[in-house]
Amino acid sequence: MAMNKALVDYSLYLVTDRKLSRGRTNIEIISAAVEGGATIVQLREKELDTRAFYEQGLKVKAILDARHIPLIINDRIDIAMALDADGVHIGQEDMPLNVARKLLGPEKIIGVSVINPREAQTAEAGGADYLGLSPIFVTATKPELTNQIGLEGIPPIRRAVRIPLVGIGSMNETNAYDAISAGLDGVAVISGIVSRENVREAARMIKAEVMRAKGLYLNGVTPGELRRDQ
Ligand code: TZP
Ligand code: MG
Repeated sequence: MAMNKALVDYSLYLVTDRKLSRGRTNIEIISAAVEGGATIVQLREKELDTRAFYEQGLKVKAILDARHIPLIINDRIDIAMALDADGVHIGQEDMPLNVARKLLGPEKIIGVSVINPREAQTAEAGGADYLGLSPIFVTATKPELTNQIGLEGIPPIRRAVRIPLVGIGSMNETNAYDAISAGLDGVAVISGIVSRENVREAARMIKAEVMRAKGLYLNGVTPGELRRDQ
């Protein structure tokens, strides 16, 4: 059954990286992270052959479908279509959003990486379902990104668009609370989960911080009030 895009929970968005996973397979990492509370998973393979990416994707999709967790494919629209994955994540140098939408159709999730309010508004107007604020902080995982958004860069983007926002780049249990309080709907994490000895526990701790911040929202405290009160 097709997933309802409006109900997708972006709270803890796991992004895979086999090279950073200390010898564990993506299947092992994903299973443990989902047990720990990951709510959505992106399969990111920069070097795999198409066949191997596809075959791995089939296995990952079986695990995630059974748990009703959406599967997003990084960049590769062909792989997402072949797998009937839930969506794709594209950057500013990947397939144009309007072309990706034409290929995938209206039901699939398309996430777009943005760094400022202008890119965010363009992506929202172009039909993106969520935005990846990239990077919130510089990170050894993608060292070529040297220009960080920072916590202070989140509220201007939050005010510019309505669609869900996730932040990526050095996100972990020490900064998830502040990032959510600044206006994110979720945090996207690679090394903060996949490189940890206890993957399940790392996911659980980050998720707890996300939920703690969202609990304050639910109690009627706005992010602005939170920051002033602290
Ligand atoms: N895009 C922006 S930062 C990043 C990507 C793929 C890497 C995030 O990795 P980590 O280990 O969670 O900092
Ligand atoms: Mg990309």
